[in-house]
Amino acid sequence: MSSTTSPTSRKRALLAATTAVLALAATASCSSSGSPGPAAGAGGKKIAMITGVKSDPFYITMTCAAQAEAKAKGIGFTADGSAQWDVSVQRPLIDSVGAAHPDGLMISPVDTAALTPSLKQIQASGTKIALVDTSVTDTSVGITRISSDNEKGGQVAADALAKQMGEKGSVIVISVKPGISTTDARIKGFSEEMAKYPGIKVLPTLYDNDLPATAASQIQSTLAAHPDLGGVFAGNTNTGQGVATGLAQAGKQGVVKVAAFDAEPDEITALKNGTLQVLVAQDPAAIGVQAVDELAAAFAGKPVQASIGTTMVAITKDNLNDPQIAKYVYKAAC
Ligand code: T6T
Repeated sequence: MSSTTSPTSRKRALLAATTAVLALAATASCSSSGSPGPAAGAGGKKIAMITGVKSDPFYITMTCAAQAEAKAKGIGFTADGSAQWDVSVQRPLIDSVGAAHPDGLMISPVDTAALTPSLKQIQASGTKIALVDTSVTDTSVGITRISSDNEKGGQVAADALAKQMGEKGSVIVISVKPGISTTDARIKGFSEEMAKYPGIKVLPTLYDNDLPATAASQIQSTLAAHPDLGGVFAGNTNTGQGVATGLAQAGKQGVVKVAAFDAEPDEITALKNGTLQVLVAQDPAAIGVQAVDELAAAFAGKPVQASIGTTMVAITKDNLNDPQIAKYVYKAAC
């Protein structure tokens, strides 16, 4: 990691207070002051952003907030994203952005290793990289890494789901694909926490390549093979959507309990109609804003926080209308 940590004086804790369900406090996060107005040293600077999947409300919410923060600081901003979660789709985007030599690049790499050579080349040419949401194994890439505490989020999903299931029955994890830093951490946290419930049997994890239709058919074939299926952990938005569809098609909504990561509009609808029971919502807007703030600090030669954790909340039907919770619902457009 090519940066120094910032002095504690710049620490700013972002903690979301929730009522009925756990607030997953961030590790103390800090950033340069988010004060509006052209940031010193930022004049004429440009930031490019590449998200994991352009149409994903998680990344749309992040992009909207980053765009607004960049504008407030007088920094040029462009954003793009992959059409789907695939290295071969994201790599050309990285290479074309790299050729433009932006001052800063905010990126959610879709793999922990495959894109590292391209990112190191861009970094070596002088572009400062902020890893947002996902990251890469090579710690020399990026001046800052900003994401939720995904392992903690998986643990909270496990405890919430076990409670919903009466601590008995079979549970399955469905996620995107192996090799994604965030969803891998969620599965790790979930599996380790679920091991504390001897009455619950964890079935082998399935991967849907971020395709809701795949998740829907996977949940139906799992129900056929395991009639005692009592719970599902869905690792992200598209998986949560697909699991909800599959359970509805099987007439099992509300019977099989579901904890899903994220809080995009379709997941909120499924929460309201009782198909999903718990959503572990992240704060993609805070990730986007703090990435811009750290890049602006770097442009100005100020210290940069190497690692920033942002908050998450667990949303249920009972607390969804709490204003402190509702603000975590993702946007489908700015
Ligand atoms: O869950 C988020 C993100 O944190 C993850 O890295 C990939 O999937 C999402 O974008 C939701 O689809």
